[in-house]
Amino acid sequence: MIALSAALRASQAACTSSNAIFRTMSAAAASDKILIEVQPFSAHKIEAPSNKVETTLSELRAHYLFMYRMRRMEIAADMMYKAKLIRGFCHLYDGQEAVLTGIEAALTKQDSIVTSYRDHCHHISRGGTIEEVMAELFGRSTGATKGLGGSMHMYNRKANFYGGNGIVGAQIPLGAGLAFAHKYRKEPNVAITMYGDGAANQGQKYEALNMAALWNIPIIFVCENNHYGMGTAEWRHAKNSSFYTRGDFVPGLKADGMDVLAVKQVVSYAKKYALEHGPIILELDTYRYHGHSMSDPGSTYRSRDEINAMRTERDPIERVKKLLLANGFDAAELKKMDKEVKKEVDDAVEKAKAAPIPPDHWLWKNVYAAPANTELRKVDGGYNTPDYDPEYKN
Ligand SMILES: Cc1ncc(C[n+]2csc(CCOP(=O)(O)OP(=O)(O)O)c2C)c(N)n1
Ligand SMILES: [Mg+2]
Repeated sequence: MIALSAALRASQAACTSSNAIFRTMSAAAASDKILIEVQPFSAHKIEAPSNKVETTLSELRAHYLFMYRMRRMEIAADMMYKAKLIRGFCHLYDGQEAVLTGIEAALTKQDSIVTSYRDHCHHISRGGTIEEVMAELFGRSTGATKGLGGSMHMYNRKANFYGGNGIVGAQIPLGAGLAFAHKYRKEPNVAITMYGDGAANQGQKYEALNMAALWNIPIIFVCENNHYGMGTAEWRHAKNSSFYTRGDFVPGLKADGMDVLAVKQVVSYAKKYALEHGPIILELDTYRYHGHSMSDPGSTYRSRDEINAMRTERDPIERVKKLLLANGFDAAELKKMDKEVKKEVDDAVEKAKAAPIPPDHWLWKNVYAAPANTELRKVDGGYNTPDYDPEYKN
């Protein structure tokens, strides 16, 4: 049995007490203001935002619905993978739903977002469908990236979602570039680059951070601390695992990443800061329920007790469900929503399964950004000229 790390024990204790201090008015109408105290934020070189948060039943309902859609989609992906309908890399996001939901609630779709390989949910948070994600996982032509990218390479430029990156930390300098573009074009927007606790140790993060700080570019570095880099616990991979303090001169804030309201509050605050002053780091304390990827059972380097404790004490969806019910939301309506989500996911899986696989000649499309006078050698020794089709491009 592996003991809980000190950091995980601390976050569990803090969360248990924050559940106890929810302050709500009784039986709210959909738009009535509900006042919640979230777990206080930790701050590095910046004043922390207030931990008193206002919400409404209709907002909580939207958060619940979106998180539950993500959860069911990832559960379906798990089942389809085990049924061998999905092959190759596949990293699931269940457990971490409050992070993305809170981020999106604080942003507009004109703000840019870029993330790691754990990206299925970003496709739907940027307006894509569950069917497109499942089709991508099945390698079908109706998929998010036309069945050519797979699990790690969701991408939707029109929605300012820049992937889906398989190289650990690669999305961090890309995010800095996106933020630079916003500033250069004088847009009132930020870029968010999301990376794991493992990626937080990468050299390229510090280069991007340095340039971002020198040029005051509007970027929010979001470290999703799920406490493990593959099978390596944070206390083994990071000398300083207070990731929000690791920008040195760049300010940082830490929030409970299992609480969608805390995430929304800290990201709203960070967006304002980034637009006025430049980069800021957010560490969002979260947990992944599945193993690192489908090839990792997830229980050799952490105990079942630890996973169960996270699920029972900190689950982000259960937290919002409790808040909804405590404020008079109709339990029957909640059940109906759950049923509709399950049906949406089941239908998406069936439609995605029935979609065609991409034709072979797509392999040669859009290898380069513009028509190139070049040939690509095929595995059988012949050559093929790549063809560029702007309509076909995502
Ligand atoms: C440059 C590079 N090194 C190693 C890997 C293999 N690898 C994939 S994910 C990962 C761990 C990353 O952990 P973390 O940043 O905490 O993200 P999480 O998977 O927990 O979301 C490693 C080492 C890789 N893909 N790229
Ligand atoms: Mg991690």
